[in-house]
Amino acid sequence: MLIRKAADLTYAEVTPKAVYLNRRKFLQAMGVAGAAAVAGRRLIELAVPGRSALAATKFSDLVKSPFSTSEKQNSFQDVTHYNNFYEFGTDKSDPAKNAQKFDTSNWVVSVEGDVAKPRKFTMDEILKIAPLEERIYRHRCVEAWSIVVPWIGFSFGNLVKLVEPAPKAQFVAFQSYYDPRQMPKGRWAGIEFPYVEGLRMDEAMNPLTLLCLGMYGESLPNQDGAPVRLVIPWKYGFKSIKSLVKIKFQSKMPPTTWNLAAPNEYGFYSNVNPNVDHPRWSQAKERRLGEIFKRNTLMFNGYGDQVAGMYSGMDLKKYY
Ligand SMILES: Nc1nc2c(c(=O)[nH]1)N[C@H]1C(S)=C(S)[C@@H](COP(=O)(O)O)O[C@H]1N2
Ligand SMILES: [Mo]
Repeated sequence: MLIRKAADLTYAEVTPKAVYLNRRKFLQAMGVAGAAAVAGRRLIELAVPGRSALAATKFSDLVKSPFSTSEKQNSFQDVTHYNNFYEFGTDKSDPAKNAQKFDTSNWVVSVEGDVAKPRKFTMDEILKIAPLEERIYRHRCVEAWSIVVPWIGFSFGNLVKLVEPAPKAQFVAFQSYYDPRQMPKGRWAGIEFPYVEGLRMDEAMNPLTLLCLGMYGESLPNQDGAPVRLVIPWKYGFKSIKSLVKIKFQSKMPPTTWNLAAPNEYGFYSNVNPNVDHPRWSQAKERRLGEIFKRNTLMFNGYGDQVAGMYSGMDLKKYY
């Protein structure tokens, strides 16, 4: 990848003129106060092809999270070149190649449904909701590989409180961006788009549920779900929906993409559970990317202390 150390470069040096002008407009539009609030996070542009000016942000004032694991992190190279993002193709190497030109500028996330204050959030509004934390989480894919990633974001509950859900809002439905012109490979992925996911309200409010804006100190690369995604570390990776555009609070359990595609294989809850096999393979073990020997998969991916209480009394074989 074409990166000189960001600190060695001036902004104008690495940014095409048109983007540079847009960015100045963006900062002007936010006003001095707005610009300063975001700039508590020093904005540094990186020379990464295919990333918009806004997306290429380096975050500098990150709060350390007590939820972080001290396990060895996977490399940025691993985490950005072994992806599931079916809108950009089904091979693990496809998203890194095919999401380069994904345009995430002018991104808006609509929050709606059973809430007192429905509204749309721009990315600069989302950035100001809460202090940004670095959270080093284990991430366990249903395909029995795992990674350890220093994500950046804040607990999703911070956003939920702003829109004031009604008591009848028992679930949250999430929807990804989908544009067949920008994501032509999606046509051959074998699942329906837009990608949709859901959480029960208590799961959404659990402090571990991360509204994620970046990783490895920077804003999210396109292939990892730019500009904003969820990361739900005690559930299989497919629950961690990428490139979010819609969040809807509702009384009914929402449909989810993989449950629609194969209901006998993927349930709504999809909590990491080494004792409940996938119909076509065991979930007892996993391979950490970069390692040779498999390791045992942990119940709730090792986050049982924080989440097991939400499922007490539930038959986790039935509610897989
Ligand atoms: N919109 C969307 N979100 C998605 C997916 C996808 O195909 N489309 N794949 C999921 C799966 S199966 C996994 S394992 C994680 C992978 O995240 P990563 O590529 O950042 O590691 O994203 C999840 N979110
Ligand atoms: Mo996955």
